[in-house]
Amino acid sequence: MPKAIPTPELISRLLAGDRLALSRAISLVEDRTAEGRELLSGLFAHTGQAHLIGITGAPGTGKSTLVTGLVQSYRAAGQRVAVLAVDPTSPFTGGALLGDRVRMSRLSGDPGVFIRSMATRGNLGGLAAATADVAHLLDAAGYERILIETVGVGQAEVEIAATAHTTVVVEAPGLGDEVQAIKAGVLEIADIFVVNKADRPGVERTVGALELMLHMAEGAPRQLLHHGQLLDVAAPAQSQAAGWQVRVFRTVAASGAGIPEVVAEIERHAAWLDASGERGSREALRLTHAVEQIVQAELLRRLRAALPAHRLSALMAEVAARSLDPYTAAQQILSGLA
Ligand SMILES: Nc1nc2c(ncn2[C@@H]2O[C@H](COP(=O)(O)OP(=O)(O)O)[C@@H](O)[C@H]2O)c(=O)[nH]1
Ligand SMILES: [Mg+2]
Repeated sequence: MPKAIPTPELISRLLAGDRLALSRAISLVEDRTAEGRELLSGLFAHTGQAHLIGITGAPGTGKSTLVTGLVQSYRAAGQRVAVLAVDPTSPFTGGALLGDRVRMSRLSGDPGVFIRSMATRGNLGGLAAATADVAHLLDAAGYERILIETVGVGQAEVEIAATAHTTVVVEAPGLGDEVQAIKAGVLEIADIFVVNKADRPGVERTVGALELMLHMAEGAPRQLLHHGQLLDVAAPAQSQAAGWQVRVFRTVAASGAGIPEVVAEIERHAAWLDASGERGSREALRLTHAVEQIVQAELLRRLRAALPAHRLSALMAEVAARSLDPYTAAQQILSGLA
């Protein structure tokens, strides 16, 4: 482990654009250290500038290739871009064919690009919180566009993508299932659909199926994932969510075809979020979720500290034997927390 840098110094170096300081800060935050929490507290006032773009979809649809193309587009427009890969099979983490890795290492030589993969150890709920925190660091470090790639295979991954301002759902023809979105439940979270591998047969069928689904869902407001279980905040005005028309785009990410149109749509969505007031609603929801996660983690930590494992299992044995009811058991656990 490198020599510890005092938190105030790390903060000023990160704000000045020092990549090493940023990497160090990300590790501290990923490891859930007390220093990482101090960093986040100190940097929070410097966040809120970046636009977060979630890229989700089944494995092999071409998300990483698409991300590479999006990064190149944003760089050509002079913007600073960060990539967070929450995908153990991502080429960013080494799971790719050589050609992909060569293309991406070219990107990582650019000082205006920062690429990082999230460690996927631990549970997915924790990963979602860590991803949001790391995005805050990248935001504070001045990256204007943050692309978050997740594999849309489970609810947790989908939720990570949905915490972004703009969520892009990637499909590809010929993956066995006509439209993966139905299965993963991602229709509700998509702001933009991309059918990649448009050079492959069956692309029109996939586009057609998506457009039909969107047509049938027309008028129904986008489902904002609401995690407000602990903190009872007013639900964002759903009427504001209406007014954005989800459209389907075709790309050949491997050649770059269709990428400029996707970038233009992401930017159009960003402008719509501002104009409609929807950005404020999504931010409020995101931050509520963040506070909840912190409270939950702290409660769990206190619980474990207050109640040794053997006492907990003794209590549970009583419940299993029906000599103690679950409500009284819960009260006994909670009374040790205060
Ligand atoms: N034919 C074709 N292949 C593509 C296209 N985009 C990506 N691929 C290939 O599809 C494979 C999976 O791509 P990748 O970006 O790793 O997908 P991910 O798992 O969704 O991130 C790789 O071999 C890519 O080179 C495309 O538009 N057309
Ligand atoms: Mg990938």
